Amino acid sequence: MATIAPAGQTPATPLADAILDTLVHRIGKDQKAARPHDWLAATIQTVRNDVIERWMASTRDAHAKGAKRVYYLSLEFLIGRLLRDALSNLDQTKAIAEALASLGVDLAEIEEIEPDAALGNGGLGRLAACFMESMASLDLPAYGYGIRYVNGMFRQRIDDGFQVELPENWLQHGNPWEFERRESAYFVGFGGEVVGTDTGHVHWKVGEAVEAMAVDTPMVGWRGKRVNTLRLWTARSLDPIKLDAFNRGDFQGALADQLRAETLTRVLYPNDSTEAGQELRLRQEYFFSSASIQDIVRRHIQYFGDIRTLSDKAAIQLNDTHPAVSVAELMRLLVDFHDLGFDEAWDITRATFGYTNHTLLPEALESWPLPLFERLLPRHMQLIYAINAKLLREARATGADDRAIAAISLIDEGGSRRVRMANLAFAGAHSVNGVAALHTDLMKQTVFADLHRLYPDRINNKTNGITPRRWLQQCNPGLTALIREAVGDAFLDDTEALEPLAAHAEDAAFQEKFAAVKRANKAALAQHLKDLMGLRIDPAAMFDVQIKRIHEYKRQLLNIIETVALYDQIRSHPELDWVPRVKLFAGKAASSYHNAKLIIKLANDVARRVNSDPAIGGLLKVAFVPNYNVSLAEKIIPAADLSEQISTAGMEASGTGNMKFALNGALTIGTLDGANVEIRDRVGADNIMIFGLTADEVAKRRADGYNPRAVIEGSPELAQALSAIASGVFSPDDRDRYKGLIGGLYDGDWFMLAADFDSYAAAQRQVDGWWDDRGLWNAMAIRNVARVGWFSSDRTIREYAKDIWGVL
Ligand code: 26V
Repeated sequence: MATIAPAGQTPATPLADAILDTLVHRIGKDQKAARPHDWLAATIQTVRNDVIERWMASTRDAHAKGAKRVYYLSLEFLIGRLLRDALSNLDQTKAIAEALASLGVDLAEIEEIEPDAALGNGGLGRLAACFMESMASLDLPAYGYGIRYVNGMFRQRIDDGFQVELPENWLQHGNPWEFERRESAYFVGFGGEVVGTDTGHVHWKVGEAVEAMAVDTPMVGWRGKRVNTLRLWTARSLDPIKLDAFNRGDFQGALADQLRAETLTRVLYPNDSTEAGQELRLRQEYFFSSASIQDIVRRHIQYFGDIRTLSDKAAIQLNDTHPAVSVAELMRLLVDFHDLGFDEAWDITRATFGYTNHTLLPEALESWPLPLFERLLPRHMQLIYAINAKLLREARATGADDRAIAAISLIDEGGSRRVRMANLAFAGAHSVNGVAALHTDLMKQTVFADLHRLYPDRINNKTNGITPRRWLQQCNPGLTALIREAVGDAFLDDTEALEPLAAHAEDAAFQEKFAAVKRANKAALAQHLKDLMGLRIDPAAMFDVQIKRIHEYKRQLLNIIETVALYDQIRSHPELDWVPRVKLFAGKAASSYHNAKLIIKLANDVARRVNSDPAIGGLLKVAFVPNYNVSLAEKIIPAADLSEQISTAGMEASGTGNMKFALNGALTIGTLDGANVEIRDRVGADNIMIFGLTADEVAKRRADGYNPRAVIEGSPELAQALSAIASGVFSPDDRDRYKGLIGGLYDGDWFMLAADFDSYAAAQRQVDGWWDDRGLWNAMAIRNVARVGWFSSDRTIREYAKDIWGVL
């Protein structure tokens, strides 16, 4: 390479040589012309070589062993950036950093320009990404299947306090991590009609078909033990250019099919939008389900020959109901193409699928208008009727009454008829799991009560987890180094081996080091926020953080109202000894979700007023950080002191941010909801701030006729804060802006903000007291780190592997 590098700059190491060679021969730039994106691409392509070799070895190994494979079907994968993850899991960070440094390039700088792959909305998608990493780390042969959205999650800009959604062009510089597999392509049909044939077979004459092409991304496990495949489908037209139309000069007509096909995999639907373009969403679900099931069946036949052994060699997990049509698709392939009888096909199908439920919110349970389903998937509709007949026969046989039959049916007959995807997934799976203990209990008591009575062994719990590689080692190298120094390296391979750290909780010298790490992380975040948004915050203040999708049930509004109440108190009593706090918010609102967007505006309005008020002497700062994504979370979480997990009890299925914060030494203020309950059990009730109604109490209050107006009138602090917001104190430019939002609390308050306010505010003041006793605070924070290791996604995946998939 001496001919390329300018004189005197011959690369110092073989790795540097390799990067430079890639830069020149693959990217086509010399060292002088190379821009940061070129260096990023050259680095990724160099690291990739090692990844690819391990990837192939992993595939060969699974094949040689005839191993059972796990297939994780998910419409969302929030994988974020991959370079740091791959380097760290391959133990190449130092070598690559040095190689780049010898070329005058800063690794941290190019890591920072890698696009954040945001093919998901929130927790469900990030969970899928953590699971992919853990499955590779545990050496499980596994494939993730999803959609390669050209535009994933939107980029959020804040204009004058309002959210503006912009398309995120994450593929604009190409994607060096992905590999097109043009040979792995399947037809996916829609519409048309079902006809009988002479041989007694059923034939679906499809109305239109598109091609699904596989695009593979390697998922590197810890210590590079195994590299699995994330297979994302992209849609193409079967007949990309209609030449006759083209020759007639109808250029648009010639390309219309291509455009129509590509539209299928263009955008990610906001999962909490009630007006998601119904038909396109159903098409997406079927498109990716069909391609994935065809691929799984093809692979099984190729390796094992006999479709009857499918469930011995394949475990398919449905990540929520989005891929639930896969149940009918597998039935179709087994019955129509592999000539199995219906009952045998049904046994194989149920033995193969598992289904994970991620929400109990009724508005989030998928169902499709029957006419739409029938028009798009006529053969599947027939099969669903047949499955339903069998299901309801079984239910009748156990003595189910009409009410129970109506609840169990795959078809919702109340009002206009709809196909219930959760019931289909439940019926078609041998395992149905919730994602935290409380959530699983509530599944049994509420949405699935009748199905649970019919199949009492089917529902089980798998409490969520997070990968400690990304959410401790990579995002918090300072804390990782300190822990290694204190308790050795065992926790790197077994997160529960963090436990001995608890013995250092009261050790003043250790506390000091622990606090210094947190302080450095806070200083780094403060610098980042200054660069990003011109925000000035004091790293000595308590960083109080709520970052997650904006949703009423998550109650960002409760936090903002309490912030306003605190602001009011500081103004009234500036002489008191207030704990300096920085309130940080971040999160995206679905574009059609009016109240969520208004809550963002309110956070920004409150921030503007509070931050510019000299009367509070900087004791309180409020900021809404734009464009929340995985990469921003990796910066904020290590710098947090207080983690806000304050959903209305019974509504957050699990939460996973709660685990990430605790692992990074933040204390939690939270309700007894989702996994918070189990976090309390693990870290100890003395090391977490629990407040508010329990799920049972919420249900009871609602049943008894909750009167929020009376509650508000009984709480002067709350009433004062609400009237300030409603009267326009924070929105002088539009005094009525929050009338409706606040009025809704008096008139309904479904999410019980008023009921929990006093308890929340008192808990916050108690947290202030803890902060004042810094030895106590640090001890509690250290115990959180030490005891939260159970929430590793390795533990979660081991449970799925053993109890559901029959592997390990
Ligand atoms: C979907 C919808 C759609 C309609 C309007 C309201 C709404 C609200 C939420 C959702 C999300 C459904 C699925 C989901 O993302 N669940 C999340 O899954 C995480 C991983 O298990 C879990 O930690 C979160 O608590 C849960 O909300």
